[in-house]
Amino acid sequence: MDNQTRKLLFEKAKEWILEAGNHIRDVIDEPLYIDTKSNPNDLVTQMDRNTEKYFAKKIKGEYPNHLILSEEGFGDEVDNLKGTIWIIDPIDGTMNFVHQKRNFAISIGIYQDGVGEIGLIYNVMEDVLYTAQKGQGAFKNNKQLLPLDKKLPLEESILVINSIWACENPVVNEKKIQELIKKVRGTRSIGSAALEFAYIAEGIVDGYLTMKLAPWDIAAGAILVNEVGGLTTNSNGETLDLLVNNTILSANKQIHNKISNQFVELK
Ligand code: 2AM
Ligand code: CA
Repeated sequence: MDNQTRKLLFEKAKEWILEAGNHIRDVIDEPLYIDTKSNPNDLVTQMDRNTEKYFAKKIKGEYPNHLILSEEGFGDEVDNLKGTIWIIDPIDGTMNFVHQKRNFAISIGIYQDGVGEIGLIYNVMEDVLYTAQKGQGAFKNNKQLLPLDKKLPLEESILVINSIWACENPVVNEKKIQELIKKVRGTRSIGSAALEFAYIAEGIVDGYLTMKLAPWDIAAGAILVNEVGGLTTNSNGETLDLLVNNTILSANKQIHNKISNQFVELK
């Protein structure tokens, strides 16, 4: 994608994400209609659906050739990454949205033939917008984020991890993960994957381990982390596949290397 095309697309996406977020803030105290999806803790509300519908209408109106890969079913059937694809989570962290009315985000990643071009993550209630364009760095409310180049020992790092990793589980050797949890300075669980990636990019947490994230949970965040020199792979250290769910390790490169070599032992 050339710089001018990317810039124009970025400006549109930014306008729409801010507008959608402003609307959510306006109606945040209205009653929610809550359904469950894959399990009783997998929540969806009318706000998730309405926000996704809003993006689908805007995108299809302005860019009829672009495709949408999104969570709530108003996008396209996408089975390959050819063309321009908007990968959207209208509300990432729906459980936080329902229980806390904060700590959720709108996440948009725009990919061209599988290459991440634009990432936007909007922390709606804090009115903080994280953005990235390929090759141009990452920003928090227009302020450039610093490269993740500090040499940080694991003992002084904060790890974002879901508690499920430390429980008996089918994917990793949980004893190794327990060792990792004991070794790091502290752990956090924010509950919105998009914000967890944004915090890695911002450098306020240092490593992120999580299971089975969908493409829309990952798409924008991986671009942001990449733009500050961090690395996002699956737990085997392999390139992400944005057409399926991925188990994620995202971190600055040094921390990524230590965690993947010493602690993430697959079963
Ligand atoms: P969601 O709120 O859009 O569902 C919670 O730790 C993070 O994991 C959130 O980003 C949440 O996204 C995501 N998540 C929750 N359930 C999931 C599922 N069944 N598949 C993929 N991602 C999920
Ligand atoms: Ca969602």
